[in-house]
Amino acid sequence: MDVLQELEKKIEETENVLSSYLPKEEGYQKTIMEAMNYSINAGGKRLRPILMRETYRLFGGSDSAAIEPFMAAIEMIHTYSLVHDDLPAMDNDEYRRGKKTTHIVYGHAMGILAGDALLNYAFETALEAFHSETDYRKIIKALEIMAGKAGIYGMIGGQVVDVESEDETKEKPDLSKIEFIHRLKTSAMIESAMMIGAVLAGADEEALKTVEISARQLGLAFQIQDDILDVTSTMEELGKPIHSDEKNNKTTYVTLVGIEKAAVDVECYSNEAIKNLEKLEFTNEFLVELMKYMIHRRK
Ligand code: GRG
Repeated sequence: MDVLQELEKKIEETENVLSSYLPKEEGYQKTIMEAMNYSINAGGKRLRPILMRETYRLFGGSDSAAIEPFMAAIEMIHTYSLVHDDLPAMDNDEYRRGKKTTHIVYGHAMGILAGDALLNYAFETALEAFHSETDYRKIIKALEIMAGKAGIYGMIGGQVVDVESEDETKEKPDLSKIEFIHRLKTSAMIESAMMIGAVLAGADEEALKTVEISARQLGLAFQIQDDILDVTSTMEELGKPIHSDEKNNKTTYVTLVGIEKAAVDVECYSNEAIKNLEKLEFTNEFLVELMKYMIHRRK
């Protein structure tokens, strides 16, 4: 299988789904819709919605009217987190996905509001799944996962510890704290994507746990690779500034264990993630290839 070619096709399909759920740019408040659409349309690999749909397929799901609103919703939450992460009060970045960041184009206030609006609109969008044929109890469970994994016990919680770790007046984080940050900040959204796909397709509790563990390991590998790319890649390749961790005087997995060990750990986590996925009674060859691609990506 040519995974890159397949991925391109799936990115295009996902972008069509996303476009169909984006708000119309109209009314006195139309600047907010423009800023939301700008940040979503700036590109990105669309990995979370693709992981969601592929996990849905893995468990035999076939109701587009249920999965597609959730695919759009998870990309909206992911994009809001990037928009807020780039703000002057956080990473203060000018470029993301190869384009000017939302607050640079629309101003700081609109940057904050566009992030807020994307988070809220994600739930407005996901609620559209109730118009599908899928059992409403599965949709409620999917909403619970989406809310929880993005919140204080998930992505926001991880970002809080990450922000505090950069505080020079506080103790530097050790490996266990760094792993906690990775699990919440990065893995939680990947867990969310894959678990929502599984739940909507009717996976049982045991299979759901296996998916969660696999997604967690994938997220850990993905984040360590992100830290490695920050040191080894280029701005052109990455679409955002490199050496941002160094600029922010940040302790990362790479600064703690060194680049060689970090690369070995990426392999270990990704092998574990794939091994866990293969414990399930179904298979999806593309999903396994996608996991491998995510870990060996250059951007
Ligand atoms: C502001 C609540 C809040 C959270 C921010 C997502 C995040 C938390 C910060 C962004 C920086 C970062 C390194 C996050 C870890 C997850 C990660 C590697 C995000 C980038 O995801 P990709 O590579 O991005 O999938 P694209 O642009 O391809 O969608």
